Amino acid sequence: MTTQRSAAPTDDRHRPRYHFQPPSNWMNDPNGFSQWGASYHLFYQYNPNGAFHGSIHWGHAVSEDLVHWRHLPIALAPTPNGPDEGGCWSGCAVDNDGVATLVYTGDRDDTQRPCIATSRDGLLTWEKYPGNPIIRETPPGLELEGFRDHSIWRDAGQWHQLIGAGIRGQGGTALLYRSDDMYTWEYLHPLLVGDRTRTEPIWTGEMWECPDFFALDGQHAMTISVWAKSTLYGTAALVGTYQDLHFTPHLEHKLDYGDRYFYAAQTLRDSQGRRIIIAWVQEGRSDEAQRAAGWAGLMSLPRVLSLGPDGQLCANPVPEVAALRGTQTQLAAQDVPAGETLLVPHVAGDALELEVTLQPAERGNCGVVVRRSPDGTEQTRIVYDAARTELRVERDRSSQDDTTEHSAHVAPLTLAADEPLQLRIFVDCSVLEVFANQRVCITSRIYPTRDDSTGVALVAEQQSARLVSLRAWQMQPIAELA
Ligand code: DQQ
Repeated sequence: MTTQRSAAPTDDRHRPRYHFQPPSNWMNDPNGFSQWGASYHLFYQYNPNGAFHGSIHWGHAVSEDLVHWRHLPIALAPTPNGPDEGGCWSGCAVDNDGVATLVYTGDRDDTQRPCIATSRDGLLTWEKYPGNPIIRETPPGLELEGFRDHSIWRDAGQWHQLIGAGIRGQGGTALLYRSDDMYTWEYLHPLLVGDRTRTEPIWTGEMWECPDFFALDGQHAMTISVWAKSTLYGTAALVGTYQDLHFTPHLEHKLDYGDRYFYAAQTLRDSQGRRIIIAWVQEGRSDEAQRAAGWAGLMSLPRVLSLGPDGQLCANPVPEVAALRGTQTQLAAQDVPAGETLLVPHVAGDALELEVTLQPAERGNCGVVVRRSPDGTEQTRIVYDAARTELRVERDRSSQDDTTEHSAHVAPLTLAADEPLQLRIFVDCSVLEVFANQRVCITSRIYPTRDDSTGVALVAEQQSARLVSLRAWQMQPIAELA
């Protein structure tokens, strides 16, 4: 195994400052996202050998507020000749009658099987169950694509588990199992099977990674990560009814319109009764650039889930994020003239939160520009298009480095008559998280090359728009505690 030589990750201008990430190297999915007493635990797919996917371990961190994290020792490492020798892949953490238990996917020779590890010292060290894997064969009669990732809950005194998979020729699925003791599992049936040929209202691919299933406000919801032919597409939300061990979705939509930049999402229910989701935000630059930087991947801000006005799943940042707000600047209400770029005075930086309310004209575009160089050669535009009823993150000028991704993200957004556009925008070096009107979000990556690409501006096109309010905060870094 070779260790990759690279620059110190902290030297990299693109490395975020207030999003969670390991001190260095590769990170992907959140795992075992859970609360124990007053502490939130976050495990994650981690390669200690470099900034690329390989030799997957479980990294581990703990937090009291979901925002500031303390790194803990690696929780799981592959065991040579064991069922996880190829990697300790994704899974969850559960309290099995007082015993902290991780259920994860062991990968060996391209075969994936569920494994268990337990801790008796407050989640610090983990002992693998000698009888791993706990499910030795996939269900008979099913031709599966993949068999990995776990969502576990207790219902009527029994454990229930979903394992992500695809049924060849049909579509993605989440296979339902049941157990009395967490170690012996009975296969029931697919909780749901997708149709890989159906594209409306959304396409759910050929295989579902990281299914997560939970009750929310009288409904049930499942989040799945859409996979097809080794390509990762994004997180879909299915909302519906769960009855007699079957799930019937009534609504299907993308959970985040940044697609693959919000992937492998996992949720927890905390002691306040909140359903909180977090996801892997992957890179939008080349593998070579990632290896050279010495780090790759980070976590989204944790988001609270709720059901929106149309019954859809909405995700908005946990209120705790406000603890990161530093110096505040405001801009008074004013017109944003058509065809003009209105620079926001005294607001600049690469670690910002912006809260902007704009009243768009009936048929004009308007929005906010971030990471803008004074001459505008670099800029990222977040634009509401009233005619098309959509919100776009336009990255065509985000970076002068052509090797970074430049495609636009588009989210449907229809504002009610006189409803203003309400944007909450988080800029963190190369990370952008945009929340609109509490019901649509777009996560993206941008890699501006210029030191002075730090400006913020307002834009209106075709017709002028009205700025109702603007507040901006410099965001404070979360310390990286070893
Ligand atoms: N990543 C893990 C798998 C999961 C995939 C491997 C999703 O368990 O299916 O690192 O990113």
